[in-house]
Amino acid sequence: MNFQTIPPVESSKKLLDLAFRKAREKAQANEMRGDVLKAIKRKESLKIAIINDVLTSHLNKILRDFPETEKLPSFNTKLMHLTLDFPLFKQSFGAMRWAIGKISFLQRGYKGKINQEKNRFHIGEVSREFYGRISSVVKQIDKNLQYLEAARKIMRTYPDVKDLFTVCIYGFPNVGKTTLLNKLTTAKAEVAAYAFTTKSINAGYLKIGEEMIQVLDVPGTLARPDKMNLIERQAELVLEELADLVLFVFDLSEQGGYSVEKQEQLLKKLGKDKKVLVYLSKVDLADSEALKRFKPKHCSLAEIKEEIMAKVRKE
Ligand SMILES: Nc1nc2c(ncn2[C@@H]2O[C@H](COP(=O)(O)OP(=O)(O)OP(=O)(O)O)[C@@H](O)[C@H]2O)c(=O)[nH]1
Ligand SMILES: [Mg+2]
Repeated sequence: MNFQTIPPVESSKKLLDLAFRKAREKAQANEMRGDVLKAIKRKESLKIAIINDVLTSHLNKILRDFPETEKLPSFNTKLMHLTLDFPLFKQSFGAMRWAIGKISFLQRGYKGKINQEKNRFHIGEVSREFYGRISSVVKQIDKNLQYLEAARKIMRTYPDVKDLFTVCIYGFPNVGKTTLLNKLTTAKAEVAAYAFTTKSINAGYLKIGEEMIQVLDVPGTLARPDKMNLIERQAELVLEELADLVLFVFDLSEQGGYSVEKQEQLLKKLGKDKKVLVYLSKVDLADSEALKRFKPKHCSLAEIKEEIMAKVRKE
């Protein structure tokens, strides 16, 4: 599922402005001819029909533009529960459906009222009453329209993950994770000399033999559950839910700003249920003593590829 292409959701004010403007334009273009009472009725009925069309088609489009959560892979639904106000999100679609029904109902009712009106000077009043009621319906769902727009912006940051064997690159900020992604795959993701460069989840692909492997570079995490931001929470979920194998990037030079000891603690935190390979970054900057002292088993780039292949074959 591609969450990047959901179009913006307009506010209630914009929707109403658009609907009323379209109605005015179309009605002006509609020539007045024949019996005056009939002509006014035709014009006003046309206006309310256009308002109904514009609003209901916009609201229906919102319902179509967002993915149906029931049909999404479980990773995506979990991501939504983690990053959105899920009850409000679901309730907002209910609000769209409610408004669609209400607007159509009002349009039918007021079309009837206009048709029955005998006094041409009263028709404008009936229309205005319709406009008032429609405005109030649309304003009632403003909170929901605004929430869907906020949710869209959050969903835009979701990773476009594929159902492939998945390797996750993990480690503290600025240790060289993205550099490893670029070395391992054909990705050309941004690398920079400061922490938190990667603000969304980068994906790269690696072909070993006939196998396509997805490599996800999750943003640097400080692994503090209480203080995690949106992307860090996504990173943790990706790791838990999707990683078939974890590549832990260890910066022995400590130039990334994290001590060897701290990095060892983070490495230990990784659950025993995942296979974890350690990759040493910035060895060119590390002092040789640190390298000698370093206990955990670590792999070269070539060994990483071999290990990935071995694991893919096993699955
Ligand atoms: N000398 C040297 N520099 C490296 C090496 N690997 C990465 N760097 C540098 O370290 C800095 C951080 O690298 P990134 O790959 O952006 O690190 P990151 O872990 O993705 O960082 P965040 O996305 O911010 O978490 C960059 O300036 C890289 O050029 C290496 O092996 N040797
Ligand atoms: Mg990065």
